[in-house]
Amino acid sequence: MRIISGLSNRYAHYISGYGSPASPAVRRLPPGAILLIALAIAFFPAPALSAAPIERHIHLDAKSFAYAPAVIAVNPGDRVTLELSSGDVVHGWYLDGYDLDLTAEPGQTARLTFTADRLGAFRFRCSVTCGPLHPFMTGKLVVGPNWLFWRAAGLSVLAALAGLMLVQPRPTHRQPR
Ligand SMILES: [Cu+2]
Repeated sequence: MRIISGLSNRYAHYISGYGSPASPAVRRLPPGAILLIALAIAFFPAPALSAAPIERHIHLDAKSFAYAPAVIAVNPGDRVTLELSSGDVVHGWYLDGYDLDLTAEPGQTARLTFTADRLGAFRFRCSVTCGPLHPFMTGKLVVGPNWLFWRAAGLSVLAALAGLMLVQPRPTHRQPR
């Protein structure tokens, strides 16, 4: 994120110079530089780990035919305690890749604890036939930092700053009377 903070510093200077007699050099950043920054945000190799593992308690509510939340995100190495409760009939929870299984009776809570030591996205699904849409009762566990999100956020900020730069300073300044 050093790239972005460095960029915002540069632009903070640019924006604060807006409307005041700043030198033309401050107002202009070569378009090539913006492109380079955009490419860096999009393709710069991500550091292996960004967050330290923590203890996590996640409550999962199962109801025909969905889980809430449907997507669970944790950091690699997190110790995850998962609580599964059912609001109607008996539902199960099977996690691909980790081979974990849990069953919740209606009105009761089942729990298990595991370490999220495998990186990636893993589908979980209901393991108890619960009705016509049972095969579609799925969700996802994401283990690892969401780099796609941060890259998208970085590019959005850059696009906004580039848009600001396109606003040309006016030759005359309006003075409050
Ligand atoms: Cu089911």
